[in-house]
Amino acid sequence: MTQTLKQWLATATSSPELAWVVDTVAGACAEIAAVLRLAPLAGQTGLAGATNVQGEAQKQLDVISNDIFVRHLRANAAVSILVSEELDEALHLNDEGGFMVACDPLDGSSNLDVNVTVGTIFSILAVDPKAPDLLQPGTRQLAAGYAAYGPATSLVLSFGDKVATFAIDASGQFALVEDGVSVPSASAEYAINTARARFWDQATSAYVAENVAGETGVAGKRYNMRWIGSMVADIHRILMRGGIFLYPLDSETASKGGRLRLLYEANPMAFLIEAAGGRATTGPQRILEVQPTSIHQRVPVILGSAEEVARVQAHYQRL
Ligand code: P6P
Repeated sequence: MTQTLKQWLATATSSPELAWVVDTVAGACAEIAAVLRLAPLAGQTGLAGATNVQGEAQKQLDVISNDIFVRHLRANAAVSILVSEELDEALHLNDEGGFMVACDPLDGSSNLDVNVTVGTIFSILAVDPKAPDLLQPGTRQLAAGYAAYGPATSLVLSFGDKVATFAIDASGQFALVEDGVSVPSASAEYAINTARARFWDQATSAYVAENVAGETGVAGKRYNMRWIGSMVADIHRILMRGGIFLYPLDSETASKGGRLRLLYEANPMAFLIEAAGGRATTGPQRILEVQPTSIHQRVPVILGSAEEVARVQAHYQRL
């Protein structure tokens, strides 16, 4: 008999309240999945006519997904704070809750109108509701995960010790698929937006050049390149079959600190990748040890198969 998410949660954490928060997040993701399935017919894949704090044009579904998250989390008394990509400031939800959720309600939404896999990314931390510390390093996460809205609706989740995957079944509930995913340490697949090559630093350029040289160079094997433009989709592939994802600091993103956001993109993905045996770095530093300075802080992200990330780190150490 396949375990449901609720059944798995009952033994996966010693905190019933933390399990409740994860189950609430999963419920929000299941509702977002249902909305996405019908969005093209509902005319919801277009722009909302507003921009978020990142200065990015919001899609209608960015706003709808954020509203779904707010509604579900406000109904869970254990959640006191929500930090969202779509909200300028942290949102206070409940007075007594001991948890904060940081989320990107709909990552990769620029892919919605072409029906490419998008996702929700979330991170859960403990806070004192009377004096919530919003700026905790990723090592303090209690749980993290993402939902991938693709051919199947997957939920990938960790409490730090292992990574489990779930999928929505015929009844609309998340059911366990795999309880213990490992990222292969070696890979011959990398993900980077090569249109940005002219902005790259030496470490990134040297690593990619080695991969392009394939069996004729120091890497000694042929590489393949994949870039979906949806972080959840690229990371899910890497979790399932290995690889490396790179959105490094470059001369164009340097002034902002990078492209991807620390609290609700880099940290949760780094938490998952490390729990699955991979590595996650900014280049010079382990992502989970970055001390946040603001809730929408951006960082460089290089993560995935340990051997590949180690090769990139070696180039940074030579800089
Ligand atoms: P680029 C989507 O907007 C996103 O935040 C990630 O999901 C994705 O990996 C990245 O940006 C894509 O960036 O520069 O290729 O458009």
